Amino acid sequence: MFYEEKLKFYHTAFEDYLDSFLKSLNDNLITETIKYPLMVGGKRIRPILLLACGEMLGVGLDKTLPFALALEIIHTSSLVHDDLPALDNDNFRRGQPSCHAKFGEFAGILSGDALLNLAYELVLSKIEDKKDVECVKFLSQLTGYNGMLGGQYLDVYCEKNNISHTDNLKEIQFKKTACLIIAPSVLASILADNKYRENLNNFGYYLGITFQIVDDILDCESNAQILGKSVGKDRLSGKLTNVSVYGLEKSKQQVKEYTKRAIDSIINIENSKFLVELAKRLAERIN
Ligand code: GRG
Repeated sequence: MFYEEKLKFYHTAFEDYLDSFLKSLNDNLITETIKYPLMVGGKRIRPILLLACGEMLGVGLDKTLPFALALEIIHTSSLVHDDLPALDNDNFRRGQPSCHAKFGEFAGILSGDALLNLAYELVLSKIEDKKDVECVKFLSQLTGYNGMLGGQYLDVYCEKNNISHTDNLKEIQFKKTACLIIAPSVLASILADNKYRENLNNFGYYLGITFQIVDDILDCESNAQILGKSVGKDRLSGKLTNVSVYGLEKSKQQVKEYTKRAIDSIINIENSKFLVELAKRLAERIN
């Protein structure tokens, strides 16, 4: 019960904060296209990770919530762009029409841009000290050309050019997905004066790689109703994935291996029980 209660607490804290933030936005024509992809749901893994890592290190919600929301906004902007015809071309996301399917392609492009910008508007408006500045810098690095955006570029490049090299797979998993999962754990550490920074970096890294491997497995084994997004597209498009390189069985083995490494990175930290359980649940997730 301990785990469910905590999860609900973090989830509610995040949704309430998101709700009041969205209410504070000016009601321009574009605002609807910003609110829609944020409000249609999602698991909120990245913000929950940040709130939980923060609590473990003694950092309060007043400090972690703005960064947690910025992370979710950045993640959402990446999904909006990922669904565009030029990228993954998908009309279905989080169980609903994707942003461009609902509002048009021009809106998908501009909404994704506006969301990315909004994340930085939010955190820059909350700057109080040097740690906050370091957090913004770190966040922008993990999101940018050396991080998530660079990973997505490589991913699409490999797909379009039929490249299936294992080194590229590793780089894609790290940059495209793990960077935005390393972000919450390390941001919490920065806010706590770099406490356990290396442990938390490793935790985020292994959790992030696992997250992408599970994503690849679910694309083969799940269905659109449970997943809330299209399935089976990776194989059809000849995408470079963990499953295309290692197969399903080996991929499942790797999930166990990397989850253990993630857990080992934080197991000795006081009050890490929730995060250890979260890592186990993410390895077994069905959506
Ligand atoms: C505009 C910032 C910006 C980026 C554009 C398109 C792109 C660059 C990046 C996409 C990166 C991407 C789609 C990575 C996949 C990561 C992943 C496994 C996403 C699914 O995350 P979940 O399962 O989704 O947490 P929910 O819907 O639950 O939030």
